[in-house]
Amino acid sequence: MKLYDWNIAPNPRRVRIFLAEKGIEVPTEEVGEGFELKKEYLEKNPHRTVPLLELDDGTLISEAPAICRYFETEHPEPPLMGRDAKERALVDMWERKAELEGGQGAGEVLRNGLPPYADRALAGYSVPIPQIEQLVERGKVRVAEFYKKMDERLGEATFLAGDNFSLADITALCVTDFATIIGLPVPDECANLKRWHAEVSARPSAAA
Ligand SMILES: N[C@@H](CCC(=O)N[C@@H](CS)C(=O)NCC(=O)O)C(=O)O
Repeated sequence: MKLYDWNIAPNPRRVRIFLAEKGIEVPTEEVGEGFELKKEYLEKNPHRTVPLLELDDGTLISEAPAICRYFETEHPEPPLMGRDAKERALVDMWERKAELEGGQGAGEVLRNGLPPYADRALAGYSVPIPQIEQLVERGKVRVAEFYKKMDERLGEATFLAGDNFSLADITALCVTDFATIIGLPVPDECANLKRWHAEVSARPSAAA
């Protein structure tokens, strides 16, 4: 088994934190080089993104939540993807919102604004994807809206899915830290989000 990783990228970090929370060690290979993935890796992975898990029988599993699902099934303790029907649904809901609203918004800002991403405005394509300048501003709005939504939720619950830390918090942490790095920090008025961010960042797994 091997995990293909890129230590500066937010999506592989979702899996690294998940594994750290579970106490699982998996051999990893770093496949990033500057702003790009290595050519040999792109030839191996038809999905052209990281993270990627390769099982011993050669099966390739792409998409961070799918990789986490594999480990959650193989190593159920501690549960990080919900303990009952309601919690599982809430983990999935908040995890998807974190990636699809916050993460994609931040990605739009980065990938449509920086020269190294010219013709690579979306990850995972083998054909050129040109940048669209207007998506930079739209991405900022999406991140701001996501922060507001998380702040509201974290005013009523300790963690995104309720009482328990979960994959939803992991993805939201990776998104928040990534957005902060690209110049979109959590605004001061989001006090609930700031409280949550300090708590989840203090977990040893956050260093992964
Ligand atoms: N939805 C995917 C997102 C994967 C993704 O976009 N990964 C980025 C790194 S954070 C990537 O592989 N980028 C490749 C590139 O920039 O060419 C997942 O959950 O794994």
